[in-house]
Amino acid sequence: MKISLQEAADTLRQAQNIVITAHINPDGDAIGSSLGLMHALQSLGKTCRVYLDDDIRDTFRILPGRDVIQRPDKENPQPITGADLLVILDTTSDRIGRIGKLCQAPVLNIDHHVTNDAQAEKTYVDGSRAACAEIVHELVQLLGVPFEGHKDMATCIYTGLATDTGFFSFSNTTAHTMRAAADMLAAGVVPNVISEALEKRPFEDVQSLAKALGYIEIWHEGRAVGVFLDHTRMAELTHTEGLIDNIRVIEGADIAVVMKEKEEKKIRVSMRSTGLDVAAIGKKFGGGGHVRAAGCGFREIPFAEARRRLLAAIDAALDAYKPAKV
Ligand SMILES: [Mn+2]
Repeated sequence: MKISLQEAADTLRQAQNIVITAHINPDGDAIGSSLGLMHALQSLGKTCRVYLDDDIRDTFRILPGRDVIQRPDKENPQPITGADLLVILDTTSDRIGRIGKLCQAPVLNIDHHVTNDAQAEKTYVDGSRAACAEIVHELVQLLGVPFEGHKDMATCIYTGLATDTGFFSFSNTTAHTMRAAADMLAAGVVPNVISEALEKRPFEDVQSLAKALGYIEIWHEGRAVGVFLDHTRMAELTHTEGLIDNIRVIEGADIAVVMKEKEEKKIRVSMRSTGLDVAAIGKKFGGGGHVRAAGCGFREIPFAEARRRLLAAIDAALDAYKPAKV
């Protein structure tokens, strides 16, 4: 059931022993929102625990409170007892791993995804907010917690805002997002400390990315670029995340493609475009997504054949596509 933000704040105020969780494969917004809200609630004298049922990337160790995040044991998960409220942030209850089963408290769900179907007892969704942390920023004010003097909380909220907006560059960034970020800076957050820490990567990852980029191809008169990694190439690489972002920037390219065969005949395709409908291409092969960002998969066919089919669909789409003149 949908509730107002004021009702969400009242629900938090009435609870005394609160468990916070967020989605698996946690990103900066999931972790930042969880820890930001934890700091706010602890400053109000509440008992508050954060559980995430997944690994947390090392880069997030800069977040104050990171060390108190708990994960249920893999083999022998213990029930999470004593809570009078379970807060689910940045997702719905179906993407929190085993936390929903282990913690039987009433649920308060706070999210910024329009696709949230409000199945939880109490759900607050605002799809106009760029990050869940942007909602936490509003919630903290309703709870009467000042930003000033709460730099740890502000650092966590800022990280959520920054990571979900590509450091305030994506189309979801609004004046409201910027004002929330400004409040965090006023509370003492140093933005470059966060961005520099988050962009750090192991040497091996950059080396692997460089090797993968060495396989780049360009075709269709420069309108398509791609990296094709069959399982022998994949075996040489330790890290291929973010590859698509490195090639989608190429001038004149209407489409960028990354094709990965992690295991033999298990192939994942990512596509980005500047306007060409890549969701329609993905859909042909059982995938989908957004107009400018989509994906699909191929199973039980050789890499070369999957590549041939995909490229035929891309070539046909490019032939039919007239990019709008800017
Ligand atoms: Mn988010």
